[in-house]
Amino acid sequence: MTLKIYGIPESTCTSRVLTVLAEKGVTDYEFPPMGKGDMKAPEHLARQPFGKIPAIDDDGFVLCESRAICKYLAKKYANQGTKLIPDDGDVKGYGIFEQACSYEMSYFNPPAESICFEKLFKQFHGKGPADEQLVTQYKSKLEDTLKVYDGILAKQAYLAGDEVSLADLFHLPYGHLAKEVGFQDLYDPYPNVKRWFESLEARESWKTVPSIIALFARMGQAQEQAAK
Ligand SMILES: N[C@@H](CCC(=O)N[C@@H](CS)C(=O)NCC(=O)O)C(=O)O
Repeated sequence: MTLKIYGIPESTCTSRVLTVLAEKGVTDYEFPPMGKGDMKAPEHLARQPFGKIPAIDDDGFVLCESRAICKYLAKKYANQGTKLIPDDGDVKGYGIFEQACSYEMSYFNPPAESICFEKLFKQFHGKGPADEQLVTQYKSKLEDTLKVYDGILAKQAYLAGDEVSLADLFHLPYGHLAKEVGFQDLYDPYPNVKRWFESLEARESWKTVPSIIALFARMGQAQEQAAK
């Protein structure tokens, strides 16, 4: 049975998984179409109890949470494509890797995702305009993180050492979108972060991921047409 990805290719968390599949050279997977309301349907709640995307079904093995899925895929396809995760016996390397993953989850993703919520998702879901005061606060928090990252990345090419890993790739969806929603120069004051992030955005795997901004533009046009 083929690996099934339950998600929307353009969604930030699904794109995290797609990037890893591309890094690993995995192309044999299916994207069962998901319609409005499908995320909260009992069959999807059995895969993702919080009613979110993505989730996978790999020949009956069901898993959710994009970062957990990425780690599973990196181990399952350990012998192909980019390495992305330390070898099983490399205990110290694994600790350093998990430390970098935790930086992303704790100090980068919350402010970056919150900026994207205020500047894009909130408006798209009709929840009003961005609260610019909040945006300023989130941006300042993100900048605190970028300052620390710049110091780390002055000494090594990537967050877990000199080789790219999942910990770096995890930053792509919201790190890229935060730029696109109005902060194109976000990384400019931090030369090591800028070099690092540009190198991630330049990866062929990331170039395969469809744009959420383009999806929203298409959906917006469809909504406008329907309202006419
Ligand atoms: N921590 C989860 C977050 C999942 C998540 O929030 N997914 C979003 C799409 S990026 C979603 O399902 N949004 C729809 C909703 O909240 O109803 C993961 O990484 O998979």
